[in-house]
Amino acid sequence: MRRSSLLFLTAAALLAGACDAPGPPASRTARVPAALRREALSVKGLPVDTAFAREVREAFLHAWRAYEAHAWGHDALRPLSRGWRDWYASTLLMTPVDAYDTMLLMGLDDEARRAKELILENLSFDRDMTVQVFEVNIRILGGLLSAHQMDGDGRWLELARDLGDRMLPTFASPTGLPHVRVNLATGAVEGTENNPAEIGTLTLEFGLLSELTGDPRYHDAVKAAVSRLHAQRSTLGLVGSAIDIENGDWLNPTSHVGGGIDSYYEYLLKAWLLFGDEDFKAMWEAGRQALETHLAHEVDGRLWYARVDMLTGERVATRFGALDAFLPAVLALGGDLERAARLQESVALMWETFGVEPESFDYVTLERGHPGYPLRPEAIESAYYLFVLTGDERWREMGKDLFRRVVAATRVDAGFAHLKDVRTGEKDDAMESFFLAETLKYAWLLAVPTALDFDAVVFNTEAHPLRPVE
Ligand code: DMJ
Repeated sequence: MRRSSLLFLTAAALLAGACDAPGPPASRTARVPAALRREALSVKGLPVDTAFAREVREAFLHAWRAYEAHAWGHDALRPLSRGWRDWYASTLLMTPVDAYDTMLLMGLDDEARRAKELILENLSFDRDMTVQVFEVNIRILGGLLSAHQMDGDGRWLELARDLGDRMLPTFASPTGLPHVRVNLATGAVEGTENNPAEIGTLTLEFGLLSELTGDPRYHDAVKAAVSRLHAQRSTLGLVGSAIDIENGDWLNPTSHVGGGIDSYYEYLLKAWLLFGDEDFKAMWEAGRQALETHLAHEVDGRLWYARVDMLTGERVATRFGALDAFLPAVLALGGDLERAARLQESVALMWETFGVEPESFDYVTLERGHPGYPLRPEAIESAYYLFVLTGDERWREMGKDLFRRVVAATRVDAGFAHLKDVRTGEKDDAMESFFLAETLKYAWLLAVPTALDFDAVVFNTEAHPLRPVE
């Protein structure tokens, strides 16, 4: 373990190291220095769990070697047919870009070097293809920015800037709210029905791109979009599930914290922490308050978050699921450890009830909704946040239990496979890149909390650690 420990320290040192970026863009509003906007909240000196680290590293290598053997150069592995899948006409190298910083944190230098060569030699955005802005932003742009901040290589930033330029046309709408899809070659946009998550989850990546390049256009576009979305909230302070970007009218008034809205809230808080922009702090506070007032739902002493009508607050569903499980992490990061812990206990109940969490279920009747499990990270991510913020081993034990359930249910000869149904264990021929970017990274950080300084970074929603630029 000694060589690995040295590499963790190297990676952590790189992450916390000097930054060669120019100053903040001129368009920046009141800004609080990084050192002041965030107390050092994490518990220092948490012990490494060497045996668990070995398990997680072995799982990562099993997944990565299957990708190398069967899907090299493509977006994702098909673990059952031992093949590959590209999302679009040309590969975006989704899995290696997403997995690169996990490799650095794990000290897998040879694997990281091979992945980096593959990406820098082959990744090009000069492609006539229409991509989903949200996914390409969180996985590719986020991965490139994190890679740049971790290993200091300017070529990552060149790629990031090129991608940012090609995605900027997405904001060309009468409201400034982004379209769902953009063509990387022509800038043609598509998709005028969008949702808060896909609108609000560009802020960290575009904002940081502005700070690292000195070009304010990326930051200005996302800040205008998020401010406009916030202005469209109901009198209860809630946002709905779908909005028309042409005029700002809500197309679906259901408010919740699951997929389609989830990371909108996450990025309000994290944009404040990364950029020190008080406007994001105010939007986060308003959103958090509205969630606690209208969505928080106590059932038999347990805390859940319901689905409600954004206009009336009327409860329309008691559905919760794998994606909602991001919320304990965000509540904890926002300082509400008590609610975070209570909600994480509810998340654990979801896993215990079904063995592995389903995509959704009804927390009153305990009936499952969508039965799949596509290797999602959120529950382990929340266990990690609670562990580093409290130092309580109970959360690490919970995270280990979740990780072992995932491995037992999804491991196949060539990687790990999605579950079609958590009750039958039937598998699907897919291994999402976020399994390497997020699920295994958060498991690793639970095992080796010293791998990075939690207080020095903000994780994007794909678990790419981003560092404030002073
Ligand atoms: C990831 O792409 C991100 O975490 C996103 O915020 C939600 N969906 C997946 C993981 O479940």
